[in-house]
Amino acid sequence: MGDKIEIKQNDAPSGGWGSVKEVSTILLRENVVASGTAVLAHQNKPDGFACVSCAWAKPANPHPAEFCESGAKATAWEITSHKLNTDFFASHTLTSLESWTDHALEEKGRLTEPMRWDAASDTYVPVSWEAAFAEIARELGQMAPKDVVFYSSGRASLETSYMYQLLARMYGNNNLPDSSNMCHESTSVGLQKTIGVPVGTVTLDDFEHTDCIFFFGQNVGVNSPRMLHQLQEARKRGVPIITFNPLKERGLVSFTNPQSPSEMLTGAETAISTQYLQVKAGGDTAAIMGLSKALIEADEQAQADNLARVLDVDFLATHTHDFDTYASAIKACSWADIERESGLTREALETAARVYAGASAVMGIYGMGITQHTQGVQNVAMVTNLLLMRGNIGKPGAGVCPVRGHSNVQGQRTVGITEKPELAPLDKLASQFRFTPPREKGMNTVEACEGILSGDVKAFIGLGGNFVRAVPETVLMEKAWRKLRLTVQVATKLNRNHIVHGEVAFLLPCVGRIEIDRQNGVAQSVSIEDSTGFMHGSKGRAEPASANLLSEPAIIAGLAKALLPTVPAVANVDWDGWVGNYARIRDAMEETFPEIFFQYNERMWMPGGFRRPIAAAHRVWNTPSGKAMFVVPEALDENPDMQDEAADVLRLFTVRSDGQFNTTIYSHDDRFRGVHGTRMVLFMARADMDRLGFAEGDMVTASTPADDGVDRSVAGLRITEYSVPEGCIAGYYPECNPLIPLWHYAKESKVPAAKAIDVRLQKMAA
Ligand SMILES: Nc1nc2c(c(=O)[nH]1)N[C@H]1C(S)=C(S)[C@@H](COP(=O)(O)OP(=O)(O)OC[C@H]3O[C@@H](n4cnc5c(=O)[nH]c(N)nc54)[C@H](O)[C@@H]3O)O[C@H]1N2
Ligand SMILES: Nc1nc2c(c(=O)[nH]1)N[C@H]1C(S)=C(S)[C@@H](COP(=O)(O)OP(=O)(O)OC[C@H]3O[C@@H](n4cnc5c(=O)[nH]c(N)nc54)[C@H](O)[C@@H]3O)O[C@H]1N2
Ligand SMILES: [Mo]
Repeated sequence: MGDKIEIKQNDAPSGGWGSVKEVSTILLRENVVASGTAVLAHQNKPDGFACVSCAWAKPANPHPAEFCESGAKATAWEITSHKLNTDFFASHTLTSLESWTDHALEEKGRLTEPMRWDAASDTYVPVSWEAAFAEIARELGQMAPKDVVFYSSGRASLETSYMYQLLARMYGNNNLPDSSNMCHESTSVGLQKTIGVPVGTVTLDDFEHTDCIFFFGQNVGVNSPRMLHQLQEARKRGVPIITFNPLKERGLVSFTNPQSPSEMLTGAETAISTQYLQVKAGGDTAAIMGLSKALIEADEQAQADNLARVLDVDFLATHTHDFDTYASAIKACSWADIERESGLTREALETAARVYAGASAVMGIYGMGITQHTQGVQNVAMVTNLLLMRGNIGKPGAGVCPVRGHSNVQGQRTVGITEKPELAPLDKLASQFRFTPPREKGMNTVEACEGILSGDVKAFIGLGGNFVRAVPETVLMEKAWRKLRLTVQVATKLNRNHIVHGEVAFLLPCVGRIEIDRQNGVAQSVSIEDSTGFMHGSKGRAEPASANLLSEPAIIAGLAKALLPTVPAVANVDWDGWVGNYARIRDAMEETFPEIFFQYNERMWMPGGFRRPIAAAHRVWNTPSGKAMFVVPEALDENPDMQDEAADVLRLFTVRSDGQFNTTIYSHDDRFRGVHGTRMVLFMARADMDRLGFAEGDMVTASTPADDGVDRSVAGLRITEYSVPEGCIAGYYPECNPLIPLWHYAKESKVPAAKAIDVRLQKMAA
């Protein structure tokens, strides 16, 4: 990279003029200033399209510009005028593209025609859609269904996702891993266990009624910036926001609303967090133990003093199970252990607990800092434990709010993308489509990786995403990937997973959600579910990148029809009718899930969307006990599977910058953290630098101290001083993924533990 590297402290608020500048820069770079500005006016509007960036809720009364800097970047990236044509592929072997960065690959622009890898020339060559479908189907027809994986990334619409799970099940497996398996699966497992629903209970309305927010491990300014509007409004009402995050993230410190002319002119900033607790990575369970302990102690004191109880004893008795066991475990846990594991003082935790106790409606918001740990499911349960102590679930202004990542990742689960057969309506699918759905458990992401490493998996179909780049164990995974017999990638832009491919490899370009998807000359719409369980319709606004693209539903239908010789059941679906009119896909969805999607074709256009039923939001607990469950933490220690206690072992957590959407790297800059021109950085505390003998700018190799015979290392990382708890360092995803062992994942949910990786650093020769 020829980028100039510059690292300096940034104290500017999130939002503000920096944000406006970023938006104009990317529109210019993608050469879509006029068209982009016109398209952005429809982003997240009731009659527009649902942003392809994050999953944050879309209000019924949107701001004139209901998008943020991150969303504008994602839009510009998709409707870019840059295109990848046949010439590009003819003049670049895939081997030569292996040295390209993630940024360089995607930056080239949109894919424009279907392609097949040609072994003789080592290039992608054009292929007709019919020939592609026929050959893929022929390959699949020769395989055992259990050896094929149907991955999806969380962007695909509800309609597409519904068709995709049906295709996989008709073909004969439940091998439907999705990006959620690397993300909020700890939520789906954890919340189901504690409150009986796999999703959060909070709505946008609750932000107007809350009087306290606890915010764990989510970087709102970068990853869901539209939520800053709700946080800012809450702060203006005086609502305290208590943040737990090892890094001082700009968006959680202060915000200037780029859509408020007066704030922009006066430079007014709203301070977001009222108390900022720089918890150790993996220290949240301990921190919440501390909060719980302070609450229990305060409650005992209140009883002794004959004052009002601190705990909501009525709620605990009526609505919860096993609080006493939880309380005993908390009492047995010492403040010394809590302070050591959380990295926070008793005093700071007691202060936060007092604010919690003084509020009548508290929300718990969280992200990857909670879920991507070996104890990710336990961490999620700790958040609900905390909320339940004062009845903070199922009343206005209170509740649990996991902030989902991809724009429809929550919705994919809702319409049957899951490897767990018990979560899919298999009996209903069987009668609706007259086939016998497979009942064996399918593979999640980690299990798919295991199958690819062992050679059991023979084919991988990717509906979007960049699997091989997003998963752990990058080096072994890429090597094993090349042994796959068949790889098929449905995509909009070129990425690493197209360069690293199987023996027979297809690259199938699709229409994006911002684009007009015409079938039989009629523009179609799709729909998505946001992070708060609301469904929204979405209509594309831009002309497709190429006339030779197919929509995702059309690609799935094409593949399904080609499978007819080996999968007779596909004849039971009117694929052409569905693709010709997406309202008919929604009719089928409605038949499968009537309680969620009744009258769907009309209701999907309600301003602000409509909400799926979420029992816990009404204090109905669909758990085995019929009550909300307290979970007793089994350990305070985050890394039971990586037990190297040596003094030079540091705990690495991987994060995103505002210059990326997952593996899509818009630029090598991280405006908020003041890093420019490089992503090969490790953020380290001054004390650790002194202790271990590192100076600012030192180049190091990081390696994982695991004795399983696998060499995991990343060279060329630059040490930079940063405010981060001692013993913890931060680095970027996906650059640091080669350091994560595949076996280092969350218990129960198998989410890779990307937020606590033991590493050792070695200075590189100058
Ligand atoms: N612009 C943009 N938007 C995105 C994405 C993107 O890449 N770019 N990705 C999308 C996707 S798929 C997802 S899942 C979401 C991800 O959004 P987030 O959940 O915000 O995920 P991360 O950026 O990985 O980092 C989470 C935050 O957790 C903190 N953290 C790390 N370890 C710990 C810990 O142990 N405890 C606590 N309390 N905090 C910790 C980090 O410092 C960081 O601030 O964003 C979505 N939106
Ligand atoms: N170390 C570490 N690893 C992580 C994480 C972490 O925090 N740390 N986070 C994890 C998380 S939360 C997630 S969600 C995963 C993300 O994993 P994925 O979802 O697999 O990856 P993305 O980078 O979002 O996928 C980007 C690609 O999607 C394709 N694409 C974009 N739009 C469309 C579309 O409309 N249709 C189709 N078919 N394709 C499209 C483009 O070709 C683009 O290159 O990574 C996980 N990996
Ligand atoms: Mo995610």
